Amino acid sequence: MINFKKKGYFVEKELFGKNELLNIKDDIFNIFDNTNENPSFNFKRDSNKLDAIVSHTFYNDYEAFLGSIRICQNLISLINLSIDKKILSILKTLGLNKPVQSTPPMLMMNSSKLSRKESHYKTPPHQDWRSIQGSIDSVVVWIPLVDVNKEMGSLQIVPFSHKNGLRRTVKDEWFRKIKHPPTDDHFINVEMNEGDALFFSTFLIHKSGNIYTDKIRWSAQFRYNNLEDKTFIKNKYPNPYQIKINDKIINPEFFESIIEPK
Ligand SMILES: O=C(O)CCC(=O)C(=O)O
Repeated sequence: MINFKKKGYFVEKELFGKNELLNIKDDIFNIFDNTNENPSFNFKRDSNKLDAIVSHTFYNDYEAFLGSIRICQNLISLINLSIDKKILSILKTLGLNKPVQSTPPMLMMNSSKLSRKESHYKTPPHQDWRSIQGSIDSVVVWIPLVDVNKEMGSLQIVPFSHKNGLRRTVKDEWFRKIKHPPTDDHFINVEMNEGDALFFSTFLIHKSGNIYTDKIRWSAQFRYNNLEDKTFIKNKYPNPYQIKINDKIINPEFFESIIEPK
């Protein structure tokens, strides 16, 4: 807690055991595997095999890849992790007695090989408050689902940077980046093992590290606002995230097969 207030972050080692994360990985595996006409990858519970099926889908059916990664965001197993008692209890120690999720939980798969744009796997220096626009004490929880060392592109943060308020940003391909970011020597790599959890202030400056391996960097990322924060209440609980319904028919052929005759 002292570390968090002072430095803007702390890592809770081994918050979740590998077994507690297996159901998420099984779900991801099945989502991708089921898009295969002949599911041949019958080896679950092995990160290499999970990466193999995801890679196979990326190269063979990009639409299925996009659909799979999108639907992974709505997994019940992921949602359950985001409301796990262990996370809520730590948030309470950080002063978030009444946390509320800012965004829906996110499942991130960062891989330079399996991305068509750099902004799909790499974020520039930024502070999350700029996108969240929530409570002043909002917190991000970043949980790797695989061991993430420097080679795997560990998250890079600037300790103490949460103390200097919100920095000016400019629009970029990803979203927005800090206009005058700290130089590289201010950033430290946060190397973590699967199941560790990084808690950080949404004012902490951070960016993605470079990925030097073919392995996918899987992580779960959750964001919480504090319902009791005076600024959040005074600002009338701002929420920049919008759900938009696509009015277009996504699969016309299927649609025609089920629609009532004219
Ligand atoms: O996981 C990462 O590399 C960074 C993600 C991030 O900072 C964000 O989505 O705001």
